[in-house]
Amino acid sequence: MSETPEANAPVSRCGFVAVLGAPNAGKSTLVNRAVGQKVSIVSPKVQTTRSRVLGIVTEGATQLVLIDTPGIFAPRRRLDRAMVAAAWGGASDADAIVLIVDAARKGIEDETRNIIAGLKKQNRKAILALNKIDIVKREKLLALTAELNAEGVFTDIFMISAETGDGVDDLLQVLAARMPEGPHHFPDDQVTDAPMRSLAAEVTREQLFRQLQQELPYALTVETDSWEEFDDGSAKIQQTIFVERDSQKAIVVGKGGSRVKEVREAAQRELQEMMDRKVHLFLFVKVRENWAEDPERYRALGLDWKA
Ligand SMILES: Nc1nc2c(ncn2[C@@H]2O[C@H](COP(=O)(O)OP(=O)(O)OP(=O)(O)O)[C@@H](O)[C@H]2O)c(=O)[nH]1
Ligand SMILES: [Mg+2]
Repeated sequence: MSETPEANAPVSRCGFVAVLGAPNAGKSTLVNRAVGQKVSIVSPKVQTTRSRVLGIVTEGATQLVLIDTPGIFAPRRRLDRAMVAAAWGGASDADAIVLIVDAARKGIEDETRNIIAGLKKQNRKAILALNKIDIVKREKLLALTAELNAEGVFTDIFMISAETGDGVDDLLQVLAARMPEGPHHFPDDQVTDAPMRSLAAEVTREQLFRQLQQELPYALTVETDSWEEFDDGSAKIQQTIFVERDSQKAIVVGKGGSRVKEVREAAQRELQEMMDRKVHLFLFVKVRENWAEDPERYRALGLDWKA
């Protein structure tokens, strides 16, 4: 039997992996960790991710396209419904599903139970990733593993810390081995499909999530209005923060403009680091009472208004 040279070359593989989980489980942290840079924003608040975000990881002949999704929860507002629809949409044609569970939480959350029920209904199997093991006791992990394993929907169980990276490589290796053979969907040096304009708006939204209290982050959205490139390599980026009411605008702007200044400075710093060049960021705050009902804003977010 003669072997052709091709038979020895590594097989090209590429596939989509949906990352599902309850709000705040650590989905975006995992996707960023896998990619090796920030493609999806992260905050200590629930419901940070609003639409599907791709994180592309190419290792040798294998390309993993990770789909970061909004956390799945019981939707009430139109925006919530669109977010949850985007999450399940991400799972429907994926080659593999990873369910992330925050092991640091007390017991198994209702949202996680809902996702498991959804997987059963669709007859799908998933890989379970118990996350945040850096802050959880071993006994608790074993109890959680036993309880979730009994559900019968998990092919594998990994214990990871998306934050420290512990266990993440093992998870990625198993995923890579299960991807279908085929050409890569994206150039090997690409890390996401989101245009820089929307990534830049997300960087500002992350700062607003981090710096504002309570419900306010859910009442706003950020859009990039213009992007100018200069000969010296710098960029001028103008963005609008839409809020629903004057009172919210007052809080976002802050005393004498202090809050928006801090948001601007932090976002600008991060953008400069991400793009490795000088950035001049300009932020405007506008009241648009019904932005969360406006189809135009949903298009900007990559969401389906009618979901
Ligand atoms: N200690 C610890 N914290 C983590 C870990 N992974 C994520 N976190 C934290 O958990 C919080 C939520 O992380 P995200 O990645 O935004 O969670 P998410 O699942 O994407 O949340 P949504 O987009 O809101 O659904 C952030 O404060 C993270 O820093 C981990 O492995 N260990
Ligand atoms: Mg997220």
